Amino acid sequence: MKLQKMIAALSAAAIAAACTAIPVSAIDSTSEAPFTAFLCMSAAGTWYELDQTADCMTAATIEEDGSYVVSITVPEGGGSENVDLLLLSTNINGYAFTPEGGDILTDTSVSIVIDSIFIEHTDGSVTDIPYNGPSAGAFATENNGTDYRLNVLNTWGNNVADIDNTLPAPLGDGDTISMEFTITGLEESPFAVAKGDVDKNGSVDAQDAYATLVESSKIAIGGSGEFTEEQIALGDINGNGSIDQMDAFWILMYNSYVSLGQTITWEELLG
Ligand SMILES: [Ca+2]
Ligand SMILES: [Ca+2]
Repeated sequence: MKLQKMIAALSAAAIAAACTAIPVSAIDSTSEAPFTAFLCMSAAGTWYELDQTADCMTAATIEEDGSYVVSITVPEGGGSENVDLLLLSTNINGYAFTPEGGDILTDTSVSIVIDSIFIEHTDGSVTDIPYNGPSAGAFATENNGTDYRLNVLNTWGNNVADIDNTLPAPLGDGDTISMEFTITGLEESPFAVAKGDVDKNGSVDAQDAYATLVESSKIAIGGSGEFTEEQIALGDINGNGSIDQMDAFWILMYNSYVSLGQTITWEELLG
């Protein structure tokens, strides 16, 4: 699967002249609105993903519950009768909507429902793509394990085929494929990501301490660091406004208590 993705990514790089890249950081995982959703597609050997092919794509900025549209307009030479992969990607960190200890996919308040998928052809006609989902495995997380994704056609990893791989009408050069979806449950976000959980995976553990130590080292040698504002807020345990070695130490201490089965709050630990 990784090899396929790599080949697809290389193909996408080959048509980079048609699609200017935007920084991946623009779609970093987040626990608070506005969120970003976009279509991810592989067709005719081209991999369409927001960070690589933004000029061809319309992402949705999600401020609240509601219905949104995302789309991809295929560039010249991008037309195809088949799609190999189609999914709705988001940067919504599911742990912000899941009770502590709950399952990020089944206990979450967030629901994403696909309303329609269609192609707008350059001649003005519209072809609806029949959608038979969602099947088991459709609602999933991105590779980071935290952000929600809805698989529509993804036989590589998730074994989901909720549309036919062969389109009802070819996706021609210049045609636009769109997905309308409705998202709910975003207003019920009482489950803030815990202090110290810098990778935002739902637990404060040694990995967070390690990531914080690496970040503090980068800063200590004069680098700019890679944490987002949200990660800095989560990782700045001693509250001095930046990530330093003491933050990593405190996260490791906290994890040590939890590992021993003891209940402790940050207030108690920091005294
Ligand atoms: Ca963590
Ligand atoms: Ca600090």
